[in-house]
Amino acid sequence: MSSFNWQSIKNDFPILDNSRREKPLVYLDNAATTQKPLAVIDKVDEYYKNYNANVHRGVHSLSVKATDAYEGARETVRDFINARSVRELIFVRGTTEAINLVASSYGGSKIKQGDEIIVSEMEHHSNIVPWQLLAERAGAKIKVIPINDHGELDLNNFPAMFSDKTKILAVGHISNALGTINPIKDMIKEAHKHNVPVIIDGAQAIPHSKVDVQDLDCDFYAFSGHKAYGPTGIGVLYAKEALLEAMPPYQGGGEMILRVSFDDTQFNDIPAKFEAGTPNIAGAIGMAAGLEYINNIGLDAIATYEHELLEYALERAADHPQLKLVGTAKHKASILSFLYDGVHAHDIGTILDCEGVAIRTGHHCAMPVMDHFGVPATARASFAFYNSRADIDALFKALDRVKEVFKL
Ligand code: C6P
Repeated sequence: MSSFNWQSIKNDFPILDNSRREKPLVYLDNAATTQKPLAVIDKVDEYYKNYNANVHRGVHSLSVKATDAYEGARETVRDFINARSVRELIFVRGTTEAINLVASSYGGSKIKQGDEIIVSEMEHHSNIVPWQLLAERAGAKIKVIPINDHGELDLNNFPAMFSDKTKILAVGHISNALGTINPIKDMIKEAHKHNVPVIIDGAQAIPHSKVDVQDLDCDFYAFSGHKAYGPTGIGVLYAKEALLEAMPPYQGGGEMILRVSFDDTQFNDIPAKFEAGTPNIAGAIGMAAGLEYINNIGLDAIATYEHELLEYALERAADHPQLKLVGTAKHKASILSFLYDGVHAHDIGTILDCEGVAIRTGHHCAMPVMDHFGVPATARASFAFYNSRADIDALFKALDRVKEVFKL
């Protein structure tokens, strides 16, 4: 195992302190949302206790302090994903809003009747439905990159999917339902050969692996703070500056304007042009604290450790003939999606919960993936760096209980 003291890390997360609970908790639903370390909780607490004020609007010192912290958070995000400038970073509610913003603003202005949008079969609904809504409005067509039975993208026909009608490629970095890590750098390169911009849904990648938007050369990258140890209701849209400059505003209101009159309204410069209304100030500050927390551990160490956890879980799974993995990609993040001898996923989730093990069950907002595998739902355990081999042992012990209850 890696040399970092992973066991002590749990102490940074109050919710994982079992002495505070009636029943011990083994939290394995990290792909849905991660738990929050004190470093994040304290930052949000400090903002509300000491300098709560609106940003960009007041000359008073509280507002200046809140503005500095809010814009400081943007710089933290810039550094974290190696964006060229803070002008390329829009604070949004999360991945879902970031993709809707691009579909509505970029797509709404660029995508016309007969144009084509490429998505993949393994996308989360957040990276399907905004494109369907746009396609419906514009009269455009959605083309789908298929997946194979390992849950990997089948890219054999990928270059041939592009035509002069293709206007955007929308693809996930890591699948939430399968754990597959997609070869997005190569896909972006291919799309650019056809002058097609690319939006990456990075919701599942940001907390687990180093993302460098300049190295990837993606045009848009979306992620959520709450999956990266930060608060809910805050996320980021990265977009290349020239694209943002050319895009029309997404929403109208305060903050996004320079001047308003009934004859002529002028919009603010980026990124403010895309941040109408009072933003989630505490959220941005908390999200930055989450990213700093990740930085303090180091993404390379995190990726190595979480991979060790996945390998261990796969080893343990091999001893359970009842367990069938859904998603066996060669390149896989620490997500274990599975079926268990015909037992409905919700029953598995309920029994595991009685044993103190929290996992997610259902379609994971990826119904096309479920359709591909011909199942309504899977059980999904997803690991974070505060998990341990003992947590994985607890998962398999709880699965033994499923065996007992269903007499398998
Ligand atoms: N996946 C899961 O349990 P929001 O809700 O906007 O923060 O993130 C949406 C989203 C988009 N893309 C991917 C790949 C995701 O995994 C998610 C959220 C959660 O898997 C909730 S369905």
